[in-house]
Amino acid sequence: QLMASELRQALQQEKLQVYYQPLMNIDGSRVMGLEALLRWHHPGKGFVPPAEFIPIAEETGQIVQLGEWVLREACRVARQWPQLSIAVNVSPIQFRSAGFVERISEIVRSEQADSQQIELEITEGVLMDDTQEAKVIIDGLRAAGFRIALDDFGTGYSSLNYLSHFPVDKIKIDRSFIQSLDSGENATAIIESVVKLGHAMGLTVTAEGVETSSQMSALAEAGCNQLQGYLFSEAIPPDRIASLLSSGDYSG
Ligand code: G
Ligand code: G
Ligand code: MN
Ligand code: NA
Repeated sequence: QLMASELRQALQQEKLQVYYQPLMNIDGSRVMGLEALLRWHHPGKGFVPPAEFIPIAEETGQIVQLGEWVLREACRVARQWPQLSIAVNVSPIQFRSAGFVERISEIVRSEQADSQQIELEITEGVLMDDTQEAKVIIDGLRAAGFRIALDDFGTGYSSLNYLSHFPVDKIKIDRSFIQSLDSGENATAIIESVVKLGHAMGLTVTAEGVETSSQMSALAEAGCNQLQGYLFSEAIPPDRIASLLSSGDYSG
């Protein structure tokens, strides 16, 4: 497969980049953290979206190496900005790979970063298959100091059920709910209930895909804690983090 070998080469030759999208406080005035997002600028094809190459990396197993590389990069950013939490996406394949907890703990140690600054974003898919094993891994991650965020919350089959069985620190409400805010419907009621539930369990609640200021107002009204989306910033290369933090103007 062309893509798989190209991807291997890109990783070896450091053609992949990690970009960072800010997570804002509720009125969008302050950067609370950054989410690391993979970018691949292919010499011939131009920008290849992660939605295209991550499934391939998962099929070939390259996702383990790729995920560890992203974490290593993210640790360097974490060390440079100790006031920010840095979120890293974890594929279900990486999550289940042998020695996952030990391997990522070792990466954080060798990069001299603080695991408490690192937030691992997992999806329901991670928790689904063998829930007993998943619980052992989650417990291990938390014991190692990592924080856990449940990504794309609300899109799976039984998000609420997982919430009661797995100790997480944050839920990230999927952007489909935030987009529904504009069409009225029941989105407001759903988001308000998720926030209430999250807070009752002591969790931070983040909204993803915030694109308009009317969505921001509705999310503030609902009691959300953090916002992420194009209204504030798309994912940016690491050399633009400093100006992002100092500008104080995150709109557009
Ligand atoms: O950045 P973008 O919105 O195009 O990302 C699309 C999808 O790719 C998202 O679901 C995102 O979580 C995933 N993704 C981006 N970067 C990474 C990464 O470093 N590791 C994993 N496992 N998924 C990623
Ligand atoms: O699944 P995950 O939440 O990791 O996906 C993050 C993806 O969402 C990234 O590909 C990122 O580029 C994208 N994204 C971030 N902010 C917005 C937004 O405001 N609107 C839309 N449509 N996508 C967004
Ligand atoms: Mn994510
Ligand atoms: Na998401």
